[in-house]
Amino acid sequence: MDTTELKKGLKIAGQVDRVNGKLLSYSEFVERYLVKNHPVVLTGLMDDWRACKDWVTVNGSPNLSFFSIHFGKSEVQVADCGYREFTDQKREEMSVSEFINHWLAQSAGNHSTVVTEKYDGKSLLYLKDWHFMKEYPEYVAYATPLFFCDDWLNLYLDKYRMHNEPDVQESNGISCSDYRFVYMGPKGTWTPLHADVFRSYSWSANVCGTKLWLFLPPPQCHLVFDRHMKSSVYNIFEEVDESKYPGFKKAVWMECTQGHNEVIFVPSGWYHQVLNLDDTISINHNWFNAYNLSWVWDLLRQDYEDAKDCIEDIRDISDDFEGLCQRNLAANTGMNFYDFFTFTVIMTFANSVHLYHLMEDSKSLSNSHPRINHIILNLQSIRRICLQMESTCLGENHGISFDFKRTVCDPFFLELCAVLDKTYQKLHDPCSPSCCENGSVTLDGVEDSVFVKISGSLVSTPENLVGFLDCVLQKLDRTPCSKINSSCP
Ligand SMILES: O=C(O)CCC(=O)C(=O)O
Repeated sequence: MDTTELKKGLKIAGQVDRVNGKLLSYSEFVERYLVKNHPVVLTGLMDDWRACKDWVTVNGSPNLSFFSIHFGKSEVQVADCGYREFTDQKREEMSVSEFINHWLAQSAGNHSTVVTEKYDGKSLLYLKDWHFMKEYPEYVAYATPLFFCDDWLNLYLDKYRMHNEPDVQESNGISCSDYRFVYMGPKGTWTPLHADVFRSYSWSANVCGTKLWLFLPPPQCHLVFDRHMKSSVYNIFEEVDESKYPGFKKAVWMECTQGHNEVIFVPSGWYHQVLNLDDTISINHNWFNAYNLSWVWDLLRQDYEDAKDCIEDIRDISDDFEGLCQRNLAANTGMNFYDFFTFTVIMTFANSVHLYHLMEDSKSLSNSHPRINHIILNLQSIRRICLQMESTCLGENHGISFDFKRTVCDPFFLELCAVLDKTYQKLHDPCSPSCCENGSVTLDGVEDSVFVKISGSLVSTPENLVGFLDCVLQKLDRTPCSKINSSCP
């Protein structure tokens, strides 16, 4: 597909770096891309993926019949790329078989058979956000590349829910079971301009096909918004109304043409638009960790202000105005302040348990071991955000409290700890035996360990959590102002 005409009028300043992932260490990736929040295309990471064999025909196109035969009954979300609904494309639910029939009918351009009955000759359908991994855990389609394994979002969602009110949960499709997806669509399908959910990072791997990506760095993102910073441009390849979006022409974009077997890292807060230049299948995760957690919190703060402004006129007649704001925040953004606080408490406890194990093992690990440094960096990042949380409604008594001693007896929490242990071992110590080799963690003594004794084990507010964190960090003689802080996000 020739894209010259589409890109006419856009200022494109450069191409995204392309690096052989086999020659890049985890610490290099962190330093060059995670910390700098910079995109990169990584090659050489998909060699052994089952998806790359089963899902692709010998001529490199999507093996659609494989999907119909093996996964045809799955119900999925399909976007109509020709039909805008609010800020996104209109979506409908259908089975994978129906979607594939539509695709085949469309590419045949043929309206005569039964399978084409639903095809209206105009719409270009794009299967998005298919929770394939969750639905088919036994069919191991791929392995998450090492660079993207420190994924607190999916680790947490494998054991807990982000938001617990079922009506909010189901109504918008945002708060979901995980953020691991498959996308597939014919040439010409596309995703409108957006920054990712929660301002998470994402990675996207092309199992087959080619995608064109246009990226706008965060300092320029205001340029795609209207004067009130409320709505953003929907499609950068169309004529953009300059009276509505006065900054748009000044935006300077980065471009990337991502081929098959290439993985792109999408940093936090970068607006991007994506176009499939061929029939394409991709695997895509959203994720966050210590390096971009502040992006998530900043978005929540901003969305909270918007949610509050929207209902300001009913403040005086509302019994629980704050509760309503938090409810609307969860409905619009996928989590609210309480959800985020719960998440940070659990991740603090899990990181502390991991640290406890490493310290138990301290005869073989020095205090500056990369795994210990990693945990300290995590805890310091959480601590900085906690300090900001104190000035919100979370600082008041809201009736939620977390008991460390009880949490460490919860089997879901222990499973989360086991995965965290394994992940950090894989990242920093691939050759040493894991402290949870058999998939479980032993916590003998942890509930009575020194940081719990000093800090007390009940956490109800961000202030309590800071106390807990200080206690853990001081145990290591790593006060929050220590040197490592400067490398934190
Ligand atoms: O592949 C697409 O169409 C969109 C993917 C995307 O926007 C993302 O991974 O953040």
